[in-house]
Amino acid sequence: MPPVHFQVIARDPASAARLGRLTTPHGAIETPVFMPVGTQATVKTMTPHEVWDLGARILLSNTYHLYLRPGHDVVREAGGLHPFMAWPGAVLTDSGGFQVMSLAPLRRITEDGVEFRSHIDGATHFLRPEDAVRIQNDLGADIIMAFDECTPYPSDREYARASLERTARWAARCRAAHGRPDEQALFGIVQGSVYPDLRIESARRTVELDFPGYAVGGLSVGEPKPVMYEMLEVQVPLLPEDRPRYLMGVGSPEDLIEGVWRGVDMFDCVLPTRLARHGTVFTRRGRITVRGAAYARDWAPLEEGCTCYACRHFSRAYIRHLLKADEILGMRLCTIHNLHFLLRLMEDIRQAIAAGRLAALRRDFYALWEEGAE
Ligand code: PRF
Ligand code: ZN
Repeated sequence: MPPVHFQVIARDPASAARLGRLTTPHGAIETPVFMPVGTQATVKTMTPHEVWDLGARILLSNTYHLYLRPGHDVVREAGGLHPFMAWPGAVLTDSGGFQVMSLAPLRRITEDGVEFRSHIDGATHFLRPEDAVRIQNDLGADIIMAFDECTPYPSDREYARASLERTARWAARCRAAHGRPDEQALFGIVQGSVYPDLRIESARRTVELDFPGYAVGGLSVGEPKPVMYEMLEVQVPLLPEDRPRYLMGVGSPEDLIEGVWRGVDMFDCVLPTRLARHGTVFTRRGRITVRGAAYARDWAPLEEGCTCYACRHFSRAYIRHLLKADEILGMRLCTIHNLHFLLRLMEDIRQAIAAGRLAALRRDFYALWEEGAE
């Protein structure tokens, strides 16, 4: 029995959106889904219980960070990520390719893998696709990712082609190295930068390898939004209909709607949790930064009508005070609100697809969103 099973339950009549169910060894997940990020095996400032109560059933964690600290051997000794962090739901780990390129100083890519310096102590490491898979086998997530190169933006066509071809060869090596195929699903990652023909080529090369799920990588890396949407339109239809599709590192409210519209089932992003720690919160009318002086005597909740714990109990003025005073509770309350906001948006999206009215949800969303909060 494959460890992860995906079933499309309903389709939206006006778009490529699907309602689905992703069954994993740690529970079933309704899709489209947003996965909060727990880079260091913790969703920053939150207990797993709180994340669960917000409705999250799957989290993302990072190979790169956990390999460097505390070490995948330590996580394996704990029995894997689930018991280590006391999270009862599902976990997906990213492979490390993206984090090496964005976080590690002095990295060098070769056909065999990536050499880099640790951002923690400067030590030199070499990560090959086989290592990334074995580390993820030890971390024990339900879904693990192939080791790819997130092609930088901008890249010229020649580099983008060489990069996607290497990523495809690495994907085949990852598949061959996967030591726990009955317990963990290994997803492939497509690349291709902003070149439609290369996006098509990457999809073809990756789908040939027959993965149980596919991620779209290399987007939301600085290209204009319309370009990202066009790449999704080119590439997503080439991914098998009966497998989950995951858009990596994307999680602004408008991109979630536009991704779902184009047939994406899974998303992750640090945005809601990172913004929250800087006092920026989502509202239906856009983002506001509650640290601002304008909120010093604002007795309204972060968002009128929001049912999250922060909005049911506290004013903007109080949360602003906490943030200004560097009190941890300020960051916690903003994190609770932002995760609630995105998880609630995804719940609304799923209900809209089930009712065949995603177009109406999208229209209503932009009607408010474009008013702009600040
Ligand atoms: N590859 C991997 N992880 C990622 C990305 C990618 O391209 C992105 C790009 N948005 C985010 N996280 N492995
Ligand atoms: Zn709220």
